[in-house]
Amino acid sequence: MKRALITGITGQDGRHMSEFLTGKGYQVFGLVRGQANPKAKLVLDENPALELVEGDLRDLSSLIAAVEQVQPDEVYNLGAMSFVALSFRQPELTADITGLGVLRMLEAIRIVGGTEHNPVRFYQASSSEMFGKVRETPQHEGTAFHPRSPYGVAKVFGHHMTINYRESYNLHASSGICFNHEGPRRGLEFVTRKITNGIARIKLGLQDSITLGNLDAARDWGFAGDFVEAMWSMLQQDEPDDFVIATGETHTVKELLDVAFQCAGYDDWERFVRQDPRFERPADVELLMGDASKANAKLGWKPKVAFDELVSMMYESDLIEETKKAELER
Ligand code: NAP
Ligand code: G4F
Repeated sequence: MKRALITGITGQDGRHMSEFLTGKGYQVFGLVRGQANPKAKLVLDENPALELVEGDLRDLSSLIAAVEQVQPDEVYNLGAMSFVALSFRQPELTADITGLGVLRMLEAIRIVGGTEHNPVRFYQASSSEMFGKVRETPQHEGTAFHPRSPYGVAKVFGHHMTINYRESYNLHASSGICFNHEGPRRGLEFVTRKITNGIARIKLGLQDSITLGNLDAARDWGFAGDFVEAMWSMLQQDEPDDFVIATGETHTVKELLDVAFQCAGYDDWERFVRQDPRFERPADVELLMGDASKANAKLGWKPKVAFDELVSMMYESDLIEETKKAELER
C-alpha cells in the first residue's frame, strides 16, 4: 500500500486529493496546523480512512517529524496562503508560508530521506499567477514569469526551489503550474464561489446583491476534481518535470456572471451586482489562458468538466447548502 502525505488537507485541493488517493488504494495522511483546527472534523467525516498528522509549513521541525512519522512514498505540497488579495495585505506571512514553506518541505524530505530503493516523490502546487502580466497567450511551460502579487512572487520562489532540489539532490520533484480550478469546495473568498453562493442567497431572498471588484479580468477556470488527477499522474512518471494544467479556455468575470445568473433563471445580472474598489487589487492579472498540450501528450491528461457545467455544479451545490442553513435557522 503506497503512503501519501498531503499538506493543505483542509483546503479545496487537499480534500479532492485525499478522496482520489484513497480511491486508488493509498494510505493517506494529511498535515493539519493549529491545536484545534476547526476543519479537521470535516475532512475526517468526508474521508474516514484519512489519518491526520500535526505540522505547520512555518515550522521545519514539525515537517521533519511528520515525514519521519508517515514515511511517505509521495508528498503533495498543497498547503499555502493561497488568496492573492490577502497576499497584498500580508506579504511577509505569504512569503513565509507560500514561499519558504516549500523550501522547508523540501528540506524535511532531504533530511529524512526515503530509502535508496524507495525515494520520496514530491509534488509542488505551482500557479498560473506566476505568469502575472503575461508575456504571451496562451501561457505554456516555457513562458517567462512576471508575477503581479506577493503571492505570485512566493510561488515563483517555491517553483524554482523545487527545480533546484530536483537538480541538486536528484529528488523526484515535479510542479503543476495549475490555472484556476474551482468547485463546490472552493473557499467563499474566491470570485467563482463568491458569485455562485451570492446568487443562491439572492434566489432564497437572503441577500439582494453581490459586491465585486475588477469584472474585466479573465481566467482559465477548470474543475478541481480533474486537476488532482493530473497532479497524481505527474508523480507516476519515470522522470520528474513541470506541467501546465489548464482547460485552454478563458472567460471574464462578466462572462462568469452571465452564465452563473442564468443558472438561477436571471438574464440581467447587472441588476444584482455592485462594484467597490475595496475588492480591487493594487495590481491584477488581467488574462490567463493555459496551453496544457504537454500534460496531454505526456500524462494523457485533459479536463472533463466544461466551464458551464462547472458553474452550474457550484450554483446547485450552493443552493442546496444555503437552503439547508436557512431551514436550520428557521
Ligand atoms: P486552499 O483551499 O486555500 O487551501 C490552502 C490549504 O493550505 C489549507 O488546507 C490551509 O490550512 C493550508 N495552510 C495554510 N497555511 C498553512 C500553514 N502555515 N501550514 C500548513 N498548512 C497551511 O487552496 P487550494 O485551492 O486547495 O489550493 C491548493 C494549492 O494549490 C495551494 O498551494 C494554492 O496556492 C495552489 N494553487 C491553487 C489554484 C486554484 O485555482 N485552486 C491554482 C494554482 C495553484 P488551514 O485550514 O489550516 O488554513
Ligand atoms: O478568484 P480569485 O480571487 O482568484 P485568483 O486571484 O485568480 O487566484 C486563484 O487562482 C490562482 C491561479 O491563477 C491561484 F494560484 C490562487 O491561489 C487562487 O486560487 O480572483 C480571480 C479574478 C481576479 O482578477 C480578481 O481581481 O477575479 C477578480 N475579482 C473581481 N471581483 C474578484 C472579485 N476576486 C475576488 N476574490 N473577489 C472579488 O470580489
